[in-house]
Amino acid sequence: MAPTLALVGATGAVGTVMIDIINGRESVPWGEIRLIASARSAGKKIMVRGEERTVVELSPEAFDGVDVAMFDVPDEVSAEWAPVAAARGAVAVDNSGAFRMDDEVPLVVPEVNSGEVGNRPKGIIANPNCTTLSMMAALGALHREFELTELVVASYQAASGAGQGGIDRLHAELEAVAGKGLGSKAGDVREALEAAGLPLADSPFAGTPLALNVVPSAGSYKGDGWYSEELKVRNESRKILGIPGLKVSATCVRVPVVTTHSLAVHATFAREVTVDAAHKVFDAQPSIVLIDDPDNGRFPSPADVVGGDPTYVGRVRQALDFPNTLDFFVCGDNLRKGAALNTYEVAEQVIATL
Ligand code: 11C
Repeated sequence: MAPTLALVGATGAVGTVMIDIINGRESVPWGEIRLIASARSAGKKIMVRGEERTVVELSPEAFDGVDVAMFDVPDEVSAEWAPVAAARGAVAVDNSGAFRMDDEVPLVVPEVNSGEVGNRPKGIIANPNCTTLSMMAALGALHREFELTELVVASYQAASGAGQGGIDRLHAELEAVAGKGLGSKAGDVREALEAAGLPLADSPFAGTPLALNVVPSAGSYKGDGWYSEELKVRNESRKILGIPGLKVSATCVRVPVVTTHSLAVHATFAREVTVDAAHKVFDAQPSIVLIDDPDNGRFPSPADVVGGDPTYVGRVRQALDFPNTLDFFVCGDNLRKGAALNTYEVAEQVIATL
């Protein structure tokens, strides 16, 4: 019998992208696809693969008969309910941060460590943070060939990483500042937003304007100068790549882009690496699209690749002053490969291990 799939958080920002992904597949291996959400959204009707399905309320019974349950919900909801799903016999594939660093929970990117899918003593598999994920297919491929030893990254993170509220805030800010010739005087953007009824205190972006600006803070402040996103990049990269001692330093920055995270990556390897060799590695990885033609000004940028499934790589160059080191630029849709798509790919891989 075809396995049953559940989607918890079916009406949220990532859940909605997940349904698009399921609807866009040529075929799916599932029998029933059950949509689960909070009491507020229960009863909603959503079309899934040509059939209208009614969202059911999150409850222990909602997991009865489910083989794989994908969770696209906040950390605290996953922390409570993924173990409930597992206790009812489902494998939970969780996109929150609740279990990522749990030693008994694999953190899986199919291109890098799909072998971990079957190694899940708690019945839970975690999906990485979208910032880490956006570069993992590229780094995993390079690591297999050249052995990664050091990683320095700067992120350029889209507003949708902060959910629908982040997207709405960016659009409202852009509308409030457009056509006013702002940005040449310190504080003028801030004043314009306050005057337009968009108090910075309400912003999800650290009380700092995002329109006409960049914000060097992402996630929550964790002390000693570090924000949570930066620590996630370090911890999750180490776990996914299986390099516990990998030297990592990240600076995470929010930019006025709606969707698609980008990263400037500076990666050092144990073995000699050339641009040509790296191009060959990227070309051989089906989920990577290489757009690297500086002579003709061709490179990936969020506005050109948003909505795509692959990881887009460009600007590959050999660091001039650092041996065995490449610099390159990566873009990945943070709602697709960065969240829903990776979770879905893992869910499909679970079937072979049931
Ligand atoms: C952001 N990467 O851009 C975050 C969103 O740990 O799953 C995802 C947070 C997480 O704000």
